[in-house]
This record gives sequence, C-alpha cells and structure tokens, in this order.
Amino acid sequence: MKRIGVLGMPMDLGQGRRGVDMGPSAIRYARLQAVLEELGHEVQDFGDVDIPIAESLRHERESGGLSYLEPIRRACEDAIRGFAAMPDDAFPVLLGGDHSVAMASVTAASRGRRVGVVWVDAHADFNTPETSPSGNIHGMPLAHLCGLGDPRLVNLGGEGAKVRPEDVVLIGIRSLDPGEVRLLRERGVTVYTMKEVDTLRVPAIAQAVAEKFRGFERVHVSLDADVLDPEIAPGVGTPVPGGLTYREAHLLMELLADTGLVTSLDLVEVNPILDIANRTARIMVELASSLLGKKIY
Ligand code: 4U7
Ligand code: MN
Ligand code: MN
Ligand code: MN
Repeated sequence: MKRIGVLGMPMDLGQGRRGVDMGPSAIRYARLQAVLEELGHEVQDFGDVDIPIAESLRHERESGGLSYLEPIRRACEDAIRGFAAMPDDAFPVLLGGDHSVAMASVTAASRGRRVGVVWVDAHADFNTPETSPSGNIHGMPLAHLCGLGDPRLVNLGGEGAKVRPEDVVLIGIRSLDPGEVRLLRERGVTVYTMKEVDTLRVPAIAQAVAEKFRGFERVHVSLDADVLDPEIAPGVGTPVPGGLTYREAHLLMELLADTGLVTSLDLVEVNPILDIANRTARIMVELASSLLGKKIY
C-alpha cells in the first residue's frame, strides 16, 4: 500500500495548442483516484495549482526567446510548495498539463537527493533556449533539470541542477532536434529510441533501467502521452507516428513496478480537445495503475 498524493497542474503555457490545460480534469474523470484505491492505495487529491490562462498574459508572452517563462516559473514554484505539503512517505502523482510541469515534480522528487529519471516520451525535451526550434518550454524541461539553459528555470526550487544527466533514461524516442542530439551525446544521457524498443524489446530495457538505478532512493517516471502510438492515444498536441503499442507501454509500466524502485510519477501532455471520447486519459490511468502494482493474477 502506498500513500499517493495527486497534484494537478492545468498548464498549457509551455506549448502552442490550447486544451492540454484540461488534462488534469480528463485524467480525474477517467477515475484515477478510484482505480488507485481499488489497488489498495490511500489516495489524497491536493487539487490543482493555480495557473493563469494564456489570454490574460499577453504582456508576459515573450522572454528572451522563451514563451511564458515567468508564469511557468511561478506555477512551478507553487507546485514545488504543493509537493512539499505532502507527507514525507507520499508517492506524488503529477497531472499535467504540458511537460514543462515536470520541472516542478522532478525538483520536488530530488530535494537535494540523487534522483533517477525515466523519461518515457516520443521527444527528449532536452532543448535549451539556444537549440529550441519552437521556443516552447515543454520541449526543454529535462535540459533545465540537468542544469542547462536559462538560469531562471535551472534555479527553480533552489540553485543549480536537480538531476545528473547520467541518471536519466529516455524511452520511446522518435523525434529529436539537431541540438538535442548533440547535447544528449555530450552529456551522456541514456537514450532508447523506438529502434531500441523494436530490437531490444521492453523487458531488456526495463532490466537495464533496474540495474542502472539499483540502490537509488528516488526514481521518478515522467510519462508523456505522446510516447504512445497516436492510433491508440490521439489526444496529444505533438503526435509522432510509430509509438509504443498498448501492450509495450503496459509491459514497461508492469516491469518498472516489479523493480520496486519508482517513487513518483507524472502523467502529462493529455489534450482532451484533440482526444476521442477521453481515450488518451483513460489509457494514462490504466498505465498509472500498472506502474502502481496492478496484477492480473
Ligand atoms: B513534449 C520540439 F521542435 N522538440 O522543442 C520542441 F519538435 O513535452 C517538440 O515532449 C517538443 O511533448 C515536444 O518544440 C515536447 C519540436
Ligand atoms: Mn514531453
Ligand atoms: Mn512528447
Ligand atoms: Mn507533446
């Protein structure tokens, strides 16, 4: 039994398409709390962090090539305080919102300690303001967590990097910008693209993750809905064909659960406006239940 703390960040300022701010509602509507309680967990929902709507922020749109940097930074600081209000033994689950919100959850997970990060995504989110082709902060959270990029984001929740690049594993990758490729190689991040998913298969990758993070007190899983194939998860703003199948995604979560190492989770990038009958939110809830110990037999 885990004590699960849910926090919503209805954030859409990190990217250009409206609707992803409704992700937390869609995931709750897909019965996240009930599903996790049925597994025997105690679940407390801490509600949503207050996030201003884009229309009210026209004056803060641009900041050195980055869209909405200041309001995103403020929301992340608020969320970090929200996580700090959870009990010490809680397993935090963050509901996004676009992926910029992971700067808050991973910072909260680290709290000065070493944290392993499993970033399950079609994208690496390893752009800096210099390498980003879009200026969208949802393409940059992992780089900033590793200490690269704009100091206002790097120093969220405290000075400096929160994660060592060598403590990051990316899974499901199939869309990288040229600057990201260079930075990922230079910093020694472990990258399992879809090619590795196809050739090594999920069990070997999960095994490698377990070995890499053995002995870690903190392992954070950041699950971007666009890692799934858009055929099964259409409700995302940046779909890329050729993603994880339904079973590959579940198996990955089941095997990560078996490691017993995971201590926090993000469910991000669900965009209900682009979805079909809340399908994407429902899969994300199912995946959360696999990661949190659902057993068939
Ligand atoms: B997501 C992109 F250019 N790399 O930086 C960018 F392709 O959180 C996409 O993974 C980022 O959904 C996608 O804007 C961010 C683009
Ligand atoms: Mn992402
Ligand atoms: Mn993505
Ligand atoms: Mn996306």
